[in-house]
Amino acid sequence: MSKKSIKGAAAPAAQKKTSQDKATHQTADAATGHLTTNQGVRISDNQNSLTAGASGPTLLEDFILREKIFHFDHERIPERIVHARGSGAHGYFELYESLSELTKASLFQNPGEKVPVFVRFSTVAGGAGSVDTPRDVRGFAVKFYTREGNWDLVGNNIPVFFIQDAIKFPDLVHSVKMEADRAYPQAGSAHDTFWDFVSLMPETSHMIMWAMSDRAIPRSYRMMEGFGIHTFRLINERGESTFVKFHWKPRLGLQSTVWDEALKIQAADNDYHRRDLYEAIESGDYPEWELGLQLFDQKIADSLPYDILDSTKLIPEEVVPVRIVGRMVLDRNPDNFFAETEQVAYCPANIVPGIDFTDDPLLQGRLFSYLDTQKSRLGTANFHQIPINAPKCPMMNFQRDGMMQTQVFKGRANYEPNSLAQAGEDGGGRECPVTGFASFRGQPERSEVPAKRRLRPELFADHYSQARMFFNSQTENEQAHIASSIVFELSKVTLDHVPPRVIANLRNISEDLAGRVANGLGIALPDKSAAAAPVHDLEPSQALSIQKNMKNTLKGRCVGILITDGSDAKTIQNLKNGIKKAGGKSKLVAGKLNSITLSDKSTVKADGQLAGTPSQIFDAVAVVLSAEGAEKYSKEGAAIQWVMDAFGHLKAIGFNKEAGALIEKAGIAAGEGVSAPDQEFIKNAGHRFFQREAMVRMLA
Ligand code: HDE
Repeated sequence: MSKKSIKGAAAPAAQKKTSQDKATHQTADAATGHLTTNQGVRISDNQNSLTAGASGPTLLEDFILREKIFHFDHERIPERIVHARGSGAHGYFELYESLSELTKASLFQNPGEKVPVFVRFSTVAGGAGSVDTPRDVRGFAVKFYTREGNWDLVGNNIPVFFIQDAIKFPDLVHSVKMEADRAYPQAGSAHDTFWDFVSLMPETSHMIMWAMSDRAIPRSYRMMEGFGIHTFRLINERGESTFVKFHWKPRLGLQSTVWDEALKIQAADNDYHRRDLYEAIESGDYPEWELGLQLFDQKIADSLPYDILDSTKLIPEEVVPVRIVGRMVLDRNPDNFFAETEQVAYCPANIVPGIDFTDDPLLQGRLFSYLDTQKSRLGTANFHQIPINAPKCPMMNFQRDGMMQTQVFKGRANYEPNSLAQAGEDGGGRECPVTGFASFRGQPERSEVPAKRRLRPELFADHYSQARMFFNSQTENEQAHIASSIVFELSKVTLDHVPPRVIANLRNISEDLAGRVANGLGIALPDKSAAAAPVHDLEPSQALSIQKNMKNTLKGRCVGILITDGSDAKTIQNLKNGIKKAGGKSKLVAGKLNSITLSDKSTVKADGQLAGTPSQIFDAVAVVLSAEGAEKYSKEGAAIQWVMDAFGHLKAIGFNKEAGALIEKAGIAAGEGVSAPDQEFIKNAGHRFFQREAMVRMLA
């Protein structure tokens, strides 16, 4: 049998000419579109290996085959040890008002100035190929390419952390990731080792409240807050310092899913958050956050009943208000996921003049870790030269060589001081005591410089007061979600001694919560554990609840409309128009994708086929059927489930009279959020009906 030679592989788009290209011969093949090897040799056949005869063995001589397979074999790089799964986007930060009184950082000087950013959102525990919607913390990392260098604000969607000291981080991460012997569960905290660790580490209490709350199952990256967590410093021209905590507030408001919905989204779409971000940007619906600062001085810091250097504590907005100073808009998807989202290397140590660290022991450990991890992940000390990591301002020093060096330095000077290289030329440069980065020269946060020791400050010992404050700040429904998620997680723990230890700690947070968890698991209430420091009742903070801060809006949301042959064309059109007017999107779902004939004989194509487009991916649903279609759908499991899940996930449901058979079969009760597919439905569609939950779920 003779092999056919298949010609005509797609030609790459002609690339832009650069000055470097002109000096070489590269333009020729780029312009004519010939495939080449990495050495620039034109390839005549990209379909067939070189073999001895038509059906003989492949020849070692085939350098084209070997080069291609060699490169492919090494396409993957080590994934991040944490935050492996993420999605990125480009955009800009725009300042509202000058902050020159507070900081000399260039990006905070000129109102209206736009600074490019690259943002990466992520889950923490799962591997790069894991799903988007497990119960987990989300990373919220922003690289600002400022005129004076890169500033990385590497934060999370929760304002506190599990541990107080970096030395505990490897233990925390080992405990939450897949267990060492069995390599499961992937991307989930509901297992023995995590809760064993938690039960032995009361300092995790506050973060556990957050992680078990709806904050850990966000509806979208676009609908979550971001936090720098640690206290940082802003430094002005006079060298004066102001403490600062960074906040990102989403324009679309906060929104989360309910647990059953998160589980079902996972089944419907592993890439739910990645797709959501990508599609929003592609459609011009640019996600936006406002940057807020909590600013305070040493006097305020000293007056607080907790330590501002303790990352398991937050400062309530009611105590130190959040000042909104600018906005961030994400308006461009990466061109290439690997080159940008995978290779981006964030580092909390990347700061610019005008911003400085504090002695938070968690932050101090991070300052070491990120640079170190990038070397192992990206394989070379020259990862800062990768375009996504390179600053967009001049960069020059005398660091040289190293694996994958891409810069060709000229001249003899590779040391400083030297009298050979001109400043600013030959890759050289000179230090500048005036504009260069200088660490804060004032009093450190604690004025005494004590002897070396392995001790934490006294106030760090209060592990429960803020956990109680968080729990007490939630709505009743949110409290029930926290109790239920702890019951769920502990129900997966097979070590009998662990749940009682967790509940013994919970009793320090809330007797009510501890009782509900014990009851939910069907075990006796254990004795309360001894708290290392007295527990205080702090004022609840409204800002800590999602439900108290949700926006009733259709902006950034999507409504699913279930249709069949014979559905009323006018109702569908009115719905679509109304949803659009309210700032939302709509998608048609039907049993078949094409050629759906509506009541006016027009034909439409659905956006999704029923079996692959379950209602959990929508924010609200409308059911507009013909009577015949409703009869058919009431015998179709996917259609019944479609409506039942929307009801169970507390979403607005709008249905026409003809849809009655299906609605009845799904057991939908009349009540709030259930209406005709009219204006009332559109008004309802922007929010969730939490009071309905008691009808559909046994919460702890
Ligand atoms: Fe990280 N963290 N972290 N972390 N972290 C990493 O760096 C680490 C912590 C955060 O999208 C790693 O590039 C230590 C807090 C985000 O690329 C690693 C400690 C917060 C991302 C690392 C912490 C974060 C990371 C893994 C305790 C919120 C993803 C890969 C002292 C303020 C960034 C990498 C991205 C990634 C270490 C704790 C946020 C290993 C040692 C607290 C958003 O360097």
